[in-house]
Amino acid sequence: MELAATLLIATRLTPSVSAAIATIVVRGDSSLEVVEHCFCHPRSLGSLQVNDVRYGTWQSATASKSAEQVIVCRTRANELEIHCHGGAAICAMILNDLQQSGCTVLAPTDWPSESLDAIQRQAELDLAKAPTISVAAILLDQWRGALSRELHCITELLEQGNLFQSVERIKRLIELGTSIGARCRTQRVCFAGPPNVGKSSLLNACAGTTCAIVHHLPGTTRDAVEARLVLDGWPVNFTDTAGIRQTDEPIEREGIAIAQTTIANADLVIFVADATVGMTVELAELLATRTADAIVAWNKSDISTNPPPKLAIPVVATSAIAAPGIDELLQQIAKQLFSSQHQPGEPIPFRDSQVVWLKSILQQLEDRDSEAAVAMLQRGLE
Ligand SMILES: Nc1nc2c(ncn2[C@@H]2O[C@H](COP(=O)(O)OP(=O)(O)OP(=O)(O)O)[C@@H](O)[C@H]2O)c(=O)[nH]1
Ligand SMILES: [Mg+2]
Repeated sequence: MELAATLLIATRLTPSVSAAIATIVVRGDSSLEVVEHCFCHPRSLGSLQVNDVRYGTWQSATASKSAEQVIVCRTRANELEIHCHGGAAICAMILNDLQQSGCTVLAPTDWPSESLDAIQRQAELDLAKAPTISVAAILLDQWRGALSRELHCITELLEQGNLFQSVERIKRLIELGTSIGARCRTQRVCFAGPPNVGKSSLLNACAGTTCAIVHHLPGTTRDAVEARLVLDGWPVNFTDTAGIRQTDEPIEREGIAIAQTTIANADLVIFVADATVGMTVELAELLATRTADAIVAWNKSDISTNPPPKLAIPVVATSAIAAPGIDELLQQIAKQLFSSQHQPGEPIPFRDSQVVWLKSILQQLEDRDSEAAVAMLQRGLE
């Protein structure tokens, strides 16, 4: 790439999380001289052959820290890798030393790679933080080029003037990104409803641990309390919210405002009803204003003979105290969030921003501007 040819550049190749080892890469005609500034070894780096490694110490020019043990590997004539301790402070020190010696330190996303395109680089970055195997499997397919190949195919179809097929394939990608790719970011499920119905108790029962305070007095929960779980192999964030009711109490009102924002941002809302009280006007109003997917948990069914109501959305009878219904509730959540299937190796947009980008390409095509759509696709694949 142009940048690589003209500049002296460095970046951290390994993800910026604490690890045993980190790898920093330095590329450019004067990479050896710049590294030599701080790398202490009896022999000059000029004598290091490509693919050979040298064990030495890093004597920082900028930090007062004592010498740090590092391994330097010559990966190309004009490129070195520095393998160092994976802690954030050591990496920051080495990158700072390199910067002081004239190196431009790039964000990993900006590192020019000859073999990976922009989509694959994004997959590589996300892969390092994948919370479950199922998420990693989707990202690995895209890192291997599934989505890039499909986008190249669509570009070719457009260049041949095949608008119909291109539009269909972009629509399919948007659908896959929304139904499957969205699982790569943690799904947000929240418990909502009037006070004292058992929202916090249900969060604790689902998480299998005490995350939220439970009390017989209504108005207990104020903050949004979170528990991170894995459901059917996918990461899910459960949030307990304050009970919604009319109140003049200022702190409770704050809690209710937080609850309303949490509900608005959720992928799935579990509206909790107290089975001993039955359907209330307040709960019916909440259900009527819902925007996301929803389930009703007919809670405290262990002490009620009221049968669950028949509603347009699924209703699950639960007891947070005696446990019946919790497994069924979790299964219903998984069914609603994760019912669509995909094939291994399928192209899947895995970031929300990619879906937004595909929607603007679709818009260009609907406006009959194929040239602009091709240009957008090409830029996105650089
Ligand atoms: N018998 C029975 N009691 C329950 C059940 N779920 C909750 N409770 C009781 O109901 C009371 C309120 O429970 P919470 O979980 O604090 O209710 P909440 O909806 O979070 O209440 P707020 O935070 O005030 O909105 C507590 O005394 C719980 O022990 C249940 O399934 N069965
Ligand atoms: Mg509560």
